[in-house]
Amino acid sequence: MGERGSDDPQMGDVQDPGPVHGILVLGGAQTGKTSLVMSFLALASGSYPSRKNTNIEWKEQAMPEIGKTYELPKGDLRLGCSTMPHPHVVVTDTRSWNFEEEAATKNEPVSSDKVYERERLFPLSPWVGTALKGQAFSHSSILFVIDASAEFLWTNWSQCKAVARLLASLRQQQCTVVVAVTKLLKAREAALRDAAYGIGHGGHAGQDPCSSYEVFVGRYVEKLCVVLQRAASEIGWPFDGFSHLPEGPPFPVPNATMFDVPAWTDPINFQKWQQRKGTPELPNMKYIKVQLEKILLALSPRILTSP
Ligand SMILES: Nc1nc2c(ncn2[C@@H]2O[C@H](COP(=O)(O)OP(=O)(O)O)[C@@H](O)[C@H]2O)c(=O)[nH]1
Ligand SMILES: [Mg+2]
Repeated sequence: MGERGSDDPQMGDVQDPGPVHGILVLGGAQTGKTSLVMSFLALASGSYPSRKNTNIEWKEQAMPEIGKTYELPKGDLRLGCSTMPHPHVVVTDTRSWNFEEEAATKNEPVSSDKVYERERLFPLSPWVGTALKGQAFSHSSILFVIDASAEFLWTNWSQCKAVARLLASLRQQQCTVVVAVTKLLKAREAALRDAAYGIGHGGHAGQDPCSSYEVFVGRYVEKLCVVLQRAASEIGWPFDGFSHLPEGPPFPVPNATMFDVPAWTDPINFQKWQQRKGTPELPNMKYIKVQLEKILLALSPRILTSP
């Protein structure tokens, strides 16, 4: 599809797809999943897909249960491991993930012959399992999207545990899992507005606008990592810090497995950001591109984007 140009960003009927690297994008309603998928396409092709393109599914109601898969144009994407055949990179957008549905998925203790005696089984909810398996391609990497302008996850503990349970189930499937936080600029603008109206923030992450965008983002992302690790421990994840191993590295970690990413929302918005290429204050166009590239890299160490 890359060869078919950026106007036709659909998986279509590739005859011999060769190796495929599948990335599944999951997240709640309106978190920015589709905008993020389109931003990856824009990053790879240099132009944002038109809203009129009928191959693109923006409407939640029309999203197929299995999701909608787009192949990243190869144009600017360079793949890191030269000894391996270059995989096609496909990104699958999905319908909204629903935390009540996840909360209803029971986790069960695993028999003692498993690798770790204390390990529990975190089953995938049925539709996530189906989307993960895909139709023509399975997905080995997951991008979970969190909207920073929505209710803070740490103020809704049952939702927080549901997110941890979903991430736990995906990590138990040996998926590479990365968290993307969208709309932090919008969240900071709201915090600045509240501060201007004299509404107290108590210095809390996400409410205190801080001295700069970077500081605001750093505090928000750090807090989200900590609460997800705490939620994982509460739902029975066996290792500290949501690690895969005893004394292994924690998950998620800022700038390694969790990233701030302002998405481009449509072609006009993409053009608007072009005028903010390298401004001293963040975010700017360069920053957005770097964040998108870092996410792709984190989702697959084999993918590198050209400078
Ligand atoms: N300010 C801001 N708005 C965003 C961002 N990403 C998405 N949006 C807006 O959020 C709404 C939902 O986006 P969409 O991508 O359709 O979310 P989805 O339902 O998760 O696929 C739309 O109005 C987008 O324009 C972002 O990074 N920043
Ligand atoms: Mg969508």
